[in-house]
Amino acid sequence: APDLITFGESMALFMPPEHRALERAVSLEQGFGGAESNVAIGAARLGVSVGWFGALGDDPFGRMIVKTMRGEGVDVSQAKLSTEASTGLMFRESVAGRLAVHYYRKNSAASQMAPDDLNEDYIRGSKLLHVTGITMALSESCRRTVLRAVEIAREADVPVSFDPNLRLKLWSIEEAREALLPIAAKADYFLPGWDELQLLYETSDWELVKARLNELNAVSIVKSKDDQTVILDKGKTDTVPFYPADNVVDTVGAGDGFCAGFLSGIVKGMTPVEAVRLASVTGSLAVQMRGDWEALPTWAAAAQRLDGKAWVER
Ligand code: KDG
Repeated sequence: APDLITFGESMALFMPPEHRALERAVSLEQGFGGAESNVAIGAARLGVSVGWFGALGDDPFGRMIVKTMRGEGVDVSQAKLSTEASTGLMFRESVAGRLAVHYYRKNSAASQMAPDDLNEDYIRGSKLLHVTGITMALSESCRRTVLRAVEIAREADVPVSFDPNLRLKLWSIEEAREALLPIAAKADYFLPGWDELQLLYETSDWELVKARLNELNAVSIVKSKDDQTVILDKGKTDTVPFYPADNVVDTVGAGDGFCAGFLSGIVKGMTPVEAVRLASVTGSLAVQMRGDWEALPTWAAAAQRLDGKAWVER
């Protein structure tokens, strides 16, 4: 099995040319996204052995997603193309600076994932399992699938990483809290954003949130707390500033790019603080190109930035 394993829903993504609203668009750019596949592609580019699985429709979009991921070097041997349901779709527009995502994913192939679909040996043979809250929001059977995957990993001493990835278009905050907090309690690495923590714990008081996080077993990596990342590791607190992004064009995917860098660092044997430094670079690059994952760097490109070496243009 690959060292890093993740699973979830990936969807075809359609975006009008910049400054056009979907209502008035005459053409759409096609790509794909999905929090977990974004992470997998990012990790593969950094040279990590990584597998992604999930159910897609046996349709042009499902095939595009699987083929692209395979081309990126992600192991997709456990991904399934289903003839019973379709690949989910999402449309994204930015109108007067306001981002809007429109999902067409109800009853998608991915939403029908069930615990029996899991290849237990594949999970047991890995070194790190990464799950996100989006999968839990898709359906009752998806929620059970995440729980089961986490259980399999824990029984086999495979560390679990968890990004809550709160999507309030998919469920209410009450439902999210009930599903997500128990997974945070089981995780070894917990990667929430500060905005998400305030919603999950119903407080903006950092000291209170910190106390809740310190009750967890996990190393908590709090993203976007005053333009820095806070690392809480067994009562010890560290901060790493954000790596600057000079040319922000599409902020979606920043968290996944960050996560890809962090998890790759951990798999490569870095400490959480070192892994967060790498994550700051990958997260900052994710936002500088259209699409969720297209701008994610190779290991050489990330290392060049981490080392502060000058870029040779020509
Ligand atoms: O993190 C980016 C994701 O939100 C995007 O790729 C789509 O997975 C997605 C979702 O469900 O929102």
